[in-house]
Amino acid sequence: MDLKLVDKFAKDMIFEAGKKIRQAFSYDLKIETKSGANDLVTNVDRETEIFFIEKIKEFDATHKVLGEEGMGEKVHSLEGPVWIIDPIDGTMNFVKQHRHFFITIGFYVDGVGKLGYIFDVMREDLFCAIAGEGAWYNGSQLRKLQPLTIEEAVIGINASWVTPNNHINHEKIIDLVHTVRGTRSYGSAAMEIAFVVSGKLDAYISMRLAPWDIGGGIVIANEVGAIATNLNGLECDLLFADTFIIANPYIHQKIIEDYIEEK
Ligand code: 2AM
Ligand code: CA
Ligand code: CA
Ligand code: CA
Repeated sequence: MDLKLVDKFAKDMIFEAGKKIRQAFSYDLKIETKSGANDLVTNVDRETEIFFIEKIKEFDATHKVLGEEGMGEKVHSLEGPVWIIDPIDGTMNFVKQHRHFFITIGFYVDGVGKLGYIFDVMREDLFCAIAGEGAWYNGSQLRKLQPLTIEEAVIGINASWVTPNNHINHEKIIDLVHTVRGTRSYGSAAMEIAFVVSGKLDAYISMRLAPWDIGGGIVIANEVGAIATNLNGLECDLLFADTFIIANPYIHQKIIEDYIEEK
């Protein structure tokens, strides 16, 4: 398979989808909830996913598509070429803030990450990677992540995990928050992952992410030396939702060992 050709196809498709999403602000968004009041979906999430599926099937009908909104076929294995797609990551930001939402896509062959994309739709900023060749932020190549200590780190974490919750010992997270240089919470997993791979954040922790939230980011992470695992330190499973941490390689293990205690 000519990865350069697939990469060119993917980038054209992502830029075109971005344009359609920006145009959608001049129409009415139809907003619905899914699992709960904070779990939103719009007609634009669904239409964008359908756009990707149609483009990909036109490009090569044998490629499978695993998308958040389930608009395509059911995908039960990562055998062969598989696209893992979140048409809009940060739907609440999309609806409420009209910024800070992302298209994120991973292209895998037999479970091995080949291409990764995280695209800031409003800024038209693209983080991307080709396995074994490197990672880029628009025209500039991303550097390997540099050594740093926990005390110097700025980490992405949702405020929910710093208050009593069913997933994690929040006292230890409070410790972590007091130890690091700063914390941020952006409301888009893809954005926080893009920031870690480009050194704008040093870690990002979430209690529950799905394959489409992380599939693209993991390919980029591999190229810059960022480590992405679940909170037990195990490799991410791209067929099921799980806990998640991506971090600078110099602090990944320490965060898990010293500050994470799952319930
Ligand atoms: P989404 O916008 O594509 O749903 C919000 O904190 C981040 O977590 C977003 O990246 C969001 O992706 C993701 N997320 C994953 N599962 C979610 C859920 N059940 N409800 C809300 N956000 C979810
Ligand atoms: Ca969603
Ligand atoms: Ca998502
Ligand atoms: Ca989404």
